[in-house]
Amino acid sequence: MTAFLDSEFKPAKPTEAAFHVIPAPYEKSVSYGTGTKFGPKTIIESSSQLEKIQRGKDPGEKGIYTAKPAPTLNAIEKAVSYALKCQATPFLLGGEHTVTLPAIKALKAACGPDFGLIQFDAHADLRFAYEDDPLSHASVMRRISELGIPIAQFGTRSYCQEEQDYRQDKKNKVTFHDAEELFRRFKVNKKNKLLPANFPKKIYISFDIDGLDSAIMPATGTPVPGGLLWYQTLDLLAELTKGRTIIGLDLVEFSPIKNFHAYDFTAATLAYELMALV
Ligand SMILES: [Mn+2]
Repeated sequence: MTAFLDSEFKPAKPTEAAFHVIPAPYEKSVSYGTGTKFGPKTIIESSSQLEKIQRGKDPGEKGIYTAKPAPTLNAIEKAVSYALKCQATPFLLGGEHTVTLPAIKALKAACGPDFGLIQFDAHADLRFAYEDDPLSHASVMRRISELGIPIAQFGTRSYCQEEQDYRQDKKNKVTFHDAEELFRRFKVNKKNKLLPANFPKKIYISFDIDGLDSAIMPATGTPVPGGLLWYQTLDLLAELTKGRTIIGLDLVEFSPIKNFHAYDFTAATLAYELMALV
């Protein structure tokens, strides 16, 4: 494995980098298709095909360090802690969605609990447990919510009653905009805000790649139709990050399909677009 975007920029030293890209090839509880453990390597390899972004400041110029792969939840928590110690923005490449939990634990330990999580996902991931596993990818947002972190979900379209009940209970501090609502009805204006007024200014973005429509991104374990398209995604990200500070990022659940480079490159491009928001 090479380093993220080393075709364009010399990899930065960890203490001088603005970003720590952390490969997290963790795959334990995938329910349908497998292969997310190959996601980080494929995204990093595909990043060599990226070109500099010709608008604003190129995130690569700020320095990217690519860490050694962190294959366990413990290793991920350590790698994120180290990134924060270096005053860099951690950017996890999953792996299954469970990898977000150790990242949030490290952030909470380093920065306190005053931040919110913005989740792009087809699924709510709010089950108390999935197949008796409380650390499953389908329970990751429940564990994070239990840590007291407010969550805002975008593009969700597949969830069970237990998850719907949980997120409708105001005390759990989960906001959601399902894909269908975003497509058919939602218009951002003064009255319609994407985030509640009291949502924290500091945010972590967790992007499950199955939030994208399965037509543009079938390379994931549990693809669901009716998801977000490319420019809708970029517009939403731009709107959501306006006036806020990003303290960490992840892109998870990418499961490459052999010889379909379009999906590899879509994932790598999305990774770089996320970095450009910081
Ligand atoms: Mn997910």
